[in-house]
Amino acid sequence: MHTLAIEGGRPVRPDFLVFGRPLIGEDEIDEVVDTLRSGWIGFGPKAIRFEEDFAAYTQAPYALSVNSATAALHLALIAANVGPGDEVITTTLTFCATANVITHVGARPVFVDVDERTQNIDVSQLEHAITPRTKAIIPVHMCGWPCDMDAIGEIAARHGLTVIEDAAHAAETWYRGKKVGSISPFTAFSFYATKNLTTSEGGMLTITREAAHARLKSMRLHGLDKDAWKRYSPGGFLPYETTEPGYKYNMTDLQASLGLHQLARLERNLITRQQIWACYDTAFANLDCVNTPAVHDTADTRHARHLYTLRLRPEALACSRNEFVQALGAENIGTGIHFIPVHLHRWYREHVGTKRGDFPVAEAIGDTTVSLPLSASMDESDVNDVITAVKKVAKRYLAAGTVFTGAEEPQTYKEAA
Ligand code: T4K
Repeated sequence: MHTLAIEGGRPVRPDFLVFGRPLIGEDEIDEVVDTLRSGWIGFGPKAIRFEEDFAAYTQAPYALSVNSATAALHLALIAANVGPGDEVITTTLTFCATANVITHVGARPVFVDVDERTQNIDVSQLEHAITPRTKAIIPVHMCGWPCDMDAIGEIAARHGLTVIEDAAHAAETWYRGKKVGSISPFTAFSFYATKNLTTSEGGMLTITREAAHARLKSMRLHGLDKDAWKRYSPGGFLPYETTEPGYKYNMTDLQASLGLHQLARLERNLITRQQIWACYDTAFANLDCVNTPAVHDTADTRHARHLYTLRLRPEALACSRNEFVQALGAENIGTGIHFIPVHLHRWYREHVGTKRGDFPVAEAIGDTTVSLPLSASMDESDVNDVITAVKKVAKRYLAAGTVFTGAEEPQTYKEAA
């Protein structure tokens, strides 16, 4: 067996494979240049067109472009009238932004553990977390797999709660024949650099009710009654005023220039990631020291394939997860960890009073999860390098008495035609 790079051997590849490298096409580049040359680089016609295209794609009545999913979630909580003294239920297995926004409106995040198989909020525990102060639920479609929205919607309706979906990972997700974005009153999407659809930074809030859309349209731009595109359109300057103290959360036409073409290529890129995903599944199926993702598409439910996460089996490995990812890094394979559960972060321990032991399933996932590169920008040799590196590291760190069950030859990955 070859010596690990971290122990002085030669890495699997000479250059570093960045985790989450975006795929930016010539169409995006040309559109950005066109915007730069146009003289209108802030919020304007391209952001409006991107909103229309995204609403059509998600089958949502309204889509509001913003500068991040964090801003989208914050605005949704405001529209749901969540404030000091209120509680909002969410999963602890998420990015900190999901919980941070709850504190931004002065409310208290109430965490719930996750289902081991789906890694989504455990609906069987949801109702126990509801109190008279509960105002909203923020389910997160972890890695791109939809939460049990029928059950969540039913519980929310019975208790008069607003559902705000965190679909930061789930632009392409379908749930039982419905497009994510069209199901709940509010759904937040992220267009961060690593996301399936990127505008470098950016986000979208899909909304089902007209009144909420009208209010938030103003709230995302200082609470003004007219945006600059309207004020300076042909016909002369129109005066404006603040109707409510709002936020500076708008998207720009420069960002939308990326988004328009990223959206047009979203389904094609998904096919590429589905192929990479299938390749990983096959390559790691017989590797006893890891578990592959346990959820699979059905006729009417589709995974967005945002994150491919391996679960390490600690009993079969003589290394920690962190040693495993460091060894992969030395082989020049970038990885991610999604996530360290939010209730274990310092601020939440100190201010919400959470501690290790509170949510054992999420903690076990947080301790053993490794996200492998899964980007439409990857080619065949990138995929094969990831597989080779994972097998090389796994074989070296096998616990005493464990037999290496994975073939050492990488699967051959072929790019989509
Ligand atoms: N809800 C959920 C469930 C989320 O996952 C997120 C964000 C949100 C809400 C909030 O969405 P936004 O408000 O951000 O739209 C990141 C991101 O900051 C965050 O957007 C993302 N989730 C979270 C999962 O990851 P980091 O610190 O872990 O990632 P970072 O910035 O180190 O980059 C990851 C990899 O991407 C690196 O290997 C480098 C690579 N990269 C990064 C950039 C910026 C590139 O290849 N190109 C780039 O331009 O936080």
